[in-house]
Amino acid sequence: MLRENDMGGWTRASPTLYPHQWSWDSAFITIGLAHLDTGRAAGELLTLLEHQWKNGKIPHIVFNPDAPPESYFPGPEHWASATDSPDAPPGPSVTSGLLQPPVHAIAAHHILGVAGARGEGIAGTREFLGEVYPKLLAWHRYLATARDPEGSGLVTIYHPWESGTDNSPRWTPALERVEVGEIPDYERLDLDHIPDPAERPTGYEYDRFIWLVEVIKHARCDDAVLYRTSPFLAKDVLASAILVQANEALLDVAEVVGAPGEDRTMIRAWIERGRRGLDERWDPGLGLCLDYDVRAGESLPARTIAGFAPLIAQAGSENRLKTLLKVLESHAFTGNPDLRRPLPPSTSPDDVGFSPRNYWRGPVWPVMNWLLWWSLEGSRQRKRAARLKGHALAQLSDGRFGEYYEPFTGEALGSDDQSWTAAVALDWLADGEQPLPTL
Ligand code: 9WN
Repeated sequence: MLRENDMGGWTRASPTLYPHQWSWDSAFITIGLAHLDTGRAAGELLTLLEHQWKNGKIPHIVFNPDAPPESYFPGPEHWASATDSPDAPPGPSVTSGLLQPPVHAIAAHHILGVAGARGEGIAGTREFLGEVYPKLLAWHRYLATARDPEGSGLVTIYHPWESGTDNSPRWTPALERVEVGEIPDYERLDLDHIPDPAERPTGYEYDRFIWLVEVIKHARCDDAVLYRTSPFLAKDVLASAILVQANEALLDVAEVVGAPGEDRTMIRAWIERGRRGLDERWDPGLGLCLDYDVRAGESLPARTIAGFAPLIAQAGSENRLKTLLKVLESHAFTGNPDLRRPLPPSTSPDDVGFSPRNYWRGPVWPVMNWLLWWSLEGSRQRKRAARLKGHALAQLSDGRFGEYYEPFTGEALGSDDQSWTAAVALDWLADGEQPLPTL
């Protein structure tokens, strides 16, 4: 499946719904590909990084020039004026102006782990790490500065697409506060590629998504301007938690490539700041971490998978970990007896924003299962991790590699043949097993 989605050095997120290269999809795809070919896995990240912006930002989409016309909206033409920014990479505009959660350093580090375990491709991987280290450092520096001028340790986003969990109830109150201005006429091309529009965001949400793109384009993606003008400005705890772990990975990479001591001191400071920031966002009543609407000065109270941010970042005390595990296994998440499998729904069925077939409002996402599995492993919760992996792999045995799954029936929804779903399956299959055959 990954071979079929291979566009010659990079992988489209899925065959029809997402014919371009998406930022965090590529990082997860790298994690899977590493087991087949460490060189190809490295290439996945390198092609993405060719389009890194001058200020360090990794764009959320790199557009495929060979994608059929009218296949994805908003496409490159729609982004052209935004990418006419002094920070955009030189050359014709081929990227969006947004970002996505920073899984990349984790993926780069993972290649080294796989190469080491297999005793193969180690020299090539070290060379690759030498090449990507400054780029990843610039990316993390951008997140720690332009996206966190307050020094809170938490990443600011200007658009729900930047969170990767687009229509999650995490953002509902903040989106409701957005007043939509004049938007160009647009056609929802996404709805052509899925059987049921109820699986995708609503028109109400899309109008806001498109209006926010207009605002961002108007600001020419200038962070200082957006801090002043964007009607949507939020601290994202999931991206912030991923950044903590990405910085841990970068610290190891810094060691491998012999980076200067000051770099390592700075990365350590980012890690500490990130964990402290998540600590501030802890909601003891819910036993979850909450996002923050900077514009409104309010917590965003939805109970979603992002609330497990401290588990992902390994932030907080042993007691906090215990609370998080209890909440994870409670009726609000995997303990709900009506679930087809005890896998975490993207939004808690007990949350008012829950909707079992609608994208990030309830379905189970294999890639999120992977993130929680990996976090449980990292927190030495081996038995729990193994159980989660077993159920998550069983879910994928239908061979559809769905983008997301209905939590009560187990039906595959959204796009089939979703690359990152196949990639996480590969990583699970390789975990503790014999090496997979090479491509
Ligand atoms: C917008 C590609 C991407 C994922 C996101 C997921 C979805 C895009 C869309 O698909 O977002 O970026 O058009 O819905 O929400 O996490 O990276 O798989």
